Amino acid sequence: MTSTAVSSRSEHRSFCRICAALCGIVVTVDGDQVVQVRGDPEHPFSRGYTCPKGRALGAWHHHPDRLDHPQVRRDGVLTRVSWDECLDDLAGRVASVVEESGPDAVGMFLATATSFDGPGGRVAHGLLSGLGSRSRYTALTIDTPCRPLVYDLMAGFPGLLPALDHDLTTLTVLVGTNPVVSHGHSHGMPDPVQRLRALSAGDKEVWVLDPRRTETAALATRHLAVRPGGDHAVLAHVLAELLGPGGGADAAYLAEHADGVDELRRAVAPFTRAHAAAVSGLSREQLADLVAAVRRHGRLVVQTGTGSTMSAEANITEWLAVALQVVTHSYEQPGGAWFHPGFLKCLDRRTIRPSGPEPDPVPGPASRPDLAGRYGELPCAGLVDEIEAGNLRALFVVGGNPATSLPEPARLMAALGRLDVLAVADVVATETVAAATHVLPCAGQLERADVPDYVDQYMLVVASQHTAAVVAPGAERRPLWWSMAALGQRLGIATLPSGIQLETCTDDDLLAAYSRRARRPLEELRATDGVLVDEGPVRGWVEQGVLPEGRWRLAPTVLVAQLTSLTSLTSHASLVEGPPLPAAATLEMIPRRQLRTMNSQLRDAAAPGGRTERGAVQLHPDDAGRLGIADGSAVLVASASGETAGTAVLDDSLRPGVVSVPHGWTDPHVGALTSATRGVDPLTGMVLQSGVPVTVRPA
Ligand SMILES: Nc1nc2c(c(=O)[nH]1)N[C@H]1C(S)=C(S)[C@@H](COP(=O)(O)OP(=O)(O)OC[C@H]3O[C@@H](n4cnc5c(=O)[nH]c(N)nc54)[C@H](O)[C@@H]3O)O[C@H]1N2
Ligand SMILES: Nc1nc2c(c(=O)[nH]1)N[C@H]1C(S)=C(S)[C@@H](COP(=O)(O)OP(=O)(O)OC[C@H]3O[C@@H](n4cnc5c(=O)[nH]c(N)nc54)[C@H](O)[C@@H]3O)O[C@H]1N2
Ligand code: SF4
Ligand SMILES: [Mo]
Repeated sequence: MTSTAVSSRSEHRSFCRICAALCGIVVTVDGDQVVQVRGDPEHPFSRGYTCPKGRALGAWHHHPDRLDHPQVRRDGVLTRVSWDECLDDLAGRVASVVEESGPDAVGMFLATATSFDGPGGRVAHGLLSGLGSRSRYTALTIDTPCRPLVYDLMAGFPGLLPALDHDLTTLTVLVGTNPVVSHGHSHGMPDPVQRLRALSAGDKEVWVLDPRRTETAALATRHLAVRPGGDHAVLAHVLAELLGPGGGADAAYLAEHADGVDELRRAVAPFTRAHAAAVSGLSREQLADLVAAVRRHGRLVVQTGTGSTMSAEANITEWLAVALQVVTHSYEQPGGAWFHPGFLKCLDRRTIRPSGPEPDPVPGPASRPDLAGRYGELPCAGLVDEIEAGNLRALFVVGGNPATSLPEPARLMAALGRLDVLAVADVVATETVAAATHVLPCAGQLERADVPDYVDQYMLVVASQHTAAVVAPGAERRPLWWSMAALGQRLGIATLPSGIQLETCTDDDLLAAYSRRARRPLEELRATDGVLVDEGPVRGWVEQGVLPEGRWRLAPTVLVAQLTSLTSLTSHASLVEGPPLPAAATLEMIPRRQLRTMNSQLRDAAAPGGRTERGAVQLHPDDAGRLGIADGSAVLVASASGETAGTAVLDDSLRPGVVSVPHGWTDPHVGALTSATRGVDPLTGMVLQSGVPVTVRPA
């Protein structure tokens, strides 16, 4: 990282850690004031691009509600205390809970910001493991648990992350993802408009399946305005065609590298053109065109996003998307997706022992026998029951805001209020911080050194970058790793790598330790001014080193069974139990991201001269007209689980019958419409957040 002094000002190269695009930024600092954040034109991936969130980093850093001091709740009031007082008190209470109720009574919710804080995330996870608690909750189970499940079942390893090959891919199919706004789901897409233009230039094509004509759809070759929850039918139909007499599947490859071809063919057989059209809401011509495009290109990349991963059909859609890429022999081939091994993780150089064909989940939370635990964590859907049942008595919230991100907010907030300990590590005061017993003020992203760690596999190629802290931590803020390690020390739990002492440890000491098995040592990364590219797409390691005997499992039994139970239903809405909603008035609610916020973050922080955003209830004008709702008017949205108030915005980019409500807000609070029990996926515990039947009426 370079620093150039211009009078009292200095410029620092860094990278933005709000979202997975990890754009290169140049931060102008005057004394301790962050005066400007702009895109770094020399960054090879973002090429000078930033979005309004990145440019608002200065406003975020100087936010009036920044947490400056540790606090402890005394006589009902959050009170400023010293770090020693806070950590001593917290350690004492956590130790008592463990002694009285066992380690599982202490839980942790590790969410979005932890993914962008390498050392903080690792030490926090280490503290929970050191306590011996299995009460680990992360944002994975309210986002995309279908992906690890499906790769575990089909490839024997849950940790695979497919990446687009931006140079060689000629057919990209995006299902329920809007990278122009989100900048990618489980992969980063910096500078998305230019990248999508390149992906659809000349003979290349981008197809978008989305009930909304999104910013991404507007740039695509074709937009298919699929009905919410209809994606699996589209993919099943394409597979049925490719595996049928018309062909298109790579039979020689399948014979050598796949099991379950016949079972897959049988499972997708019901999805004739007529049936797929009825379920997906697309025309037969649109389906025929997609089949023809897949045959024309031979290979393709399918990327799914939250529109499909939060739906009742999530596992099926993910499975069929993977199957389509296997059947066309797309994976690890030029033009198809490659699997990102990570610069730090180096998965391609590790020995991976594949799991068996039906990997057993571990039991879920004690109060929710219907839920399973997987991949070292419990589903967020069980969190509120665990607190209500008294099983969970102390909760750490690390880089998350469950008050806005989890279902059933009224019930959740009441439960959080009953905890013996609610320790919240954050950078600003949030709705969750307001309910805390202990507040741990964290150094924000400009106040700490870092390299991409959890998001290591989200980079465009196998690459990494180091940033030093741009400014020193203000007030009494400390890096997350420090507070977690200091607490561990009080509880007798070692959380730092061996040989590192808390008293002298720096961010870079930890980064160096965590980089020991990386593709290049931290020293080399630090010496690089910007991004260090190690290699481009790495192909072949999954087929050779991960797949059990080099073979994909195309038809996992549990997924075939789930598809069978779906196809026997006329509408996926009937999957949701509870009192039926009046049919004529029922709309289907879908999620969406907004450009100026990251979940609940930056709701009230804007770049200089920029603006902030609000959460609105988007409706199609035809539906609004029928329901007597005017643009900008107050509405009430209700589901079988609850009701929330919001402001209607009429938007003809939506498919009629669909209402789009973003999360991260308290007005509307979309969590009031979702449920911790109704419609929860039986395999993953995923909360149904896409395709939720709702009614909307004037307030
Ligand atoms: N600006 C911004 N960027 C973000 C975030 C943010 O809050 N703001 N959040 C970050 C996080 S945590 C995540 S997980 C990622 C998510 O990244 P994405 O998954 O790309 O999220 P969205 O941009 O909401 O795109 C989801 C799309 O799915 C569509 N959709 C809804 N239901 C269905 C359906 O049933 N079928 C289909 N085919 N489409 C459907 C919606 O209309 C929407 O356009 O974004 C990350 N990036
Ligand atoms: N109905 C519905 N619900 C949803 C979704 C949806 O689409 N619909 N989306 C889901 C998804 S995909 C996700 S990922 C979750 C998001 O759920 P959360 O992760 O709980 O949500 P965020 O608002 O991103 O919370 C991040 C918190 O980290 C804090 N923070 C920022 N920087 C730092 C830092 O450097 N250190 C620390 N310690 N904290 C920091 C922020 O102030 C904020 O309070 O919500 C989920 N909930
Ligand atoms: S897209 Fe925006 S929020 Fe994401 S890394 Fe780039 S500047 Fe930051
Ligand atoms: Mo997410």
